[in-house]
Amino acid sequence: MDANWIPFHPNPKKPAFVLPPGAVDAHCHVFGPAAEFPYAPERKYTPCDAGKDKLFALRDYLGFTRNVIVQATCHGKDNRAVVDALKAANGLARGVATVGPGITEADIAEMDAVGMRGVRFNFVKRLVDSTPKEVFIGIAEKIAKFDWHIVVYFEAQDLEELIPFLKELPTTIVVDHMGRPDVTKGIYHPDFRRFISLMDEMPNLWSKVTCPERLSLSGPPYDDVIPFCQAIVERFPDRVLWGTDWPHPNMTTHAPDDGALVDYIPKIARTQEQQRKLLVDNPMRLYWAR
Ligand code: 0GY
Repeated sequence: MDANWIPFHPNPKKPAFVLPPGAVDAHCHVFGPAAEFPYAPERKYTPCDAGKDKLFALRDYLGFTRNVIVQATCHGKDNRAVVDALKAANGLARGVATVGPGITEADIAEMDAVGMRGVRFNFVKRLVDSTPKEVFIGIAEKIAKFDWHIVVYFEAQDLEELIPFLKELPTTIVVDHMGRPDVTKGIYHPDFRRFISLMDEMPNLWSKVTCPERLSLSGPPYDDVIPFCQAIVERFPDRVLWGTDWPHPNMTTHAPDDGALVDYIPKIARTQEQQRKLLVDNPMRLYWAR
């Protein structure tokens, strides 16, 4: 792993918040293990190994029932580690892949059969080399036939330029980590209002209300991020997802305690109904409809 890599928390607390039955951790990753699933040559970071067995143990420890495993950029377009985890999960995991323009319908069908349900388009420059928008549109047209959706990862300052592209996409679109707002600017800043307006305008746009540990400047317990998550959960209760982001790639200050992250949920989804939608109904509708 990279010399400055911060491995995931070794012994997270048992959460005080009791998750509703059937809760889904809808944003997490697997890394390797490299001996079995080597990291991609084009990767921008080399993480610690964090394989499926550790992920499933954490799922059970925290009280989740299911996982949505998102292909991490350190594995490039080689989705074998995620596919292997999906097969081992016996229906309790779904996946989001990263694919290139050469992907065929047969490839998509094969991944669909093991539980892949989407692709991720990444615009974060420190994580990936850029992909032309036409390439993404071509992929979108192919996966739409399988009723897959698209996860997009970008930073707040890039949203304005991306809006026409997002409007062209034919599927449900899930934005990672609320589009990474600058939380020092507050929820009334034009950047965050732009994101809220876009969700108002586009009924196919969803948001993960995830990663306070990435967005926070104040650090644990991440109180500076609460208003952002709350605003989205309250306005769009049927289009939000939540996940741990385990094993937390590229943290620069600390490894978040996954149990403490679960205890964050009732601060951002304050009614039982909001919690059930966020943790069960929404991810089940998007990932387990079939
Ligand atoms: C995340 C965060 C990051 C990395 C990746 O695929 C990845 O490598 O997602 C990040 O560094 O912001 O969304 O889990």
